[in-house]
Amino acid sequence: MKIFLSSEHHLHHPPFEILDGRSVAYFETPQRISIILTALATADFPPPIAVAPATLADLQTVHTADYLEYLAHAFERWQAAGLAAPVLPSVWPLPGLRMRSDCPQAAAGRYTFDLSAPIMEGTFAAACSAAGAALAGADALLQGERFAYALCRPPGHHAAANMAGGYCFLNNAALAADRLARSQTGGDATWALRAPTVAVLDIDYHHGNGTQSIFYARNDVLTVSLHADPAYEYPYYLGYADERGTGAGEGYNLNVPLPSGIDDRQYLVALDQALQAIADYGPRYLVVSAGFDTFHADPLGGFALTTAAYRSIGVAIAQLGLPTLFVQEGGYAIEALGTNVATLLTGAITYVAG
Ligand code: SP5
Ligand code: ZN
Repeated sequence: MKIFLSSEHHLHHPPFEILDGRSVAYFETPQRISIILTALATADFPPPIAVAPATLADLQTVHTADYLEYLAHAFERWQAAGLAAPVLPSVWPLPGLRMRSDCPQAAAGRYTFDLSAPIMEGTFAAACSAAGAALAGADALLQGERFAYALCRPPGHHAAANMAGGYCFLNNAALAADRLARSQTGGDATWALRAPTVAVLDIDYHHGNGTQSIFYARNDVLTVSLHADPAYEYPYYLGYADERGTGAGEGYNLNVPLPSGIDDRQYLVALDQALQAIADYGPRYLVVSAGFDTFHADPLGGFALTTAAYRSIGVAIAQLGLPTLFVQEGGYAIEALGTNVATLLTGAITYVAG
């Protein structure tokens, strides 16, 4: 299994976020990566490969040019206006309001949907580094690897084409899935030749709202997400079972919202339903948005999974028999995060080996 590392991730280390109306220490820390690297080395995985950051041309396949321009310059404009770091909005252009202001505060509200995506000086460089790792993982599958793991930080599945939020700035998994899909159409950006190509399976505790929205009208990428029911959990406004895709994409989005407190057995039953939908679709490649905030001790999660569940999840995913890229998303129970990641990846490769 090839492992690709976002080597510039440490440039992003916001001091705080606003969670449920309170300022708290940022949960999505650089330490998450060191813990995972240590656990992978202990489990005898090969050393990670440091990759080049994604270029603007890479990012424009999924993100809008104006959003990328914002991300690249938000920090310097905020500072030039005399505002204190980090960049964080306090107003939003809700329906009916005007969008004429060029103030950095107005831009922050246009391009950020919550208070968990603060921008520092190095945030864009870190995000490009994470995107580069995911794209390198996609390239590895195109070159014939059965499995790759992109150790991405910051994570990506909440980031939409033109919005940051939920610790995410660039949608790493979507960039990888899009590259894999394009490889089958000769790079045709109009998707004239739509055929089942890629499935994205999102097993983070939170709904992958960004990934869903990016592929919502496409049928060459099936998006499937297992997550805490948005009726009681973040991101609240997306992730319900009746969201099935639109236009040509109708029928190519599946949400499996889950109740609070579910255990290993209940989770694995729901996972089987998701895997069956992917098998029915018949993709050539699989991208897994691998979040570990489903763990029982996660400070942001509400499920009851044990470490043993991640081995079963890895095995079940490998049983699809698809070239598979695992992309790191959430997971905030620091003590167990490394072990949980190594356990899932070991489950996948052990199934194939044995
Ligand atoms: C990538 C990722 O996992 N992002 C998650 C961002 C979640 N941010 C807001 C969570 C609000 C949680 N409310 C506390 C629930 C404690 N059980
Ligand atoms: Zn999450």
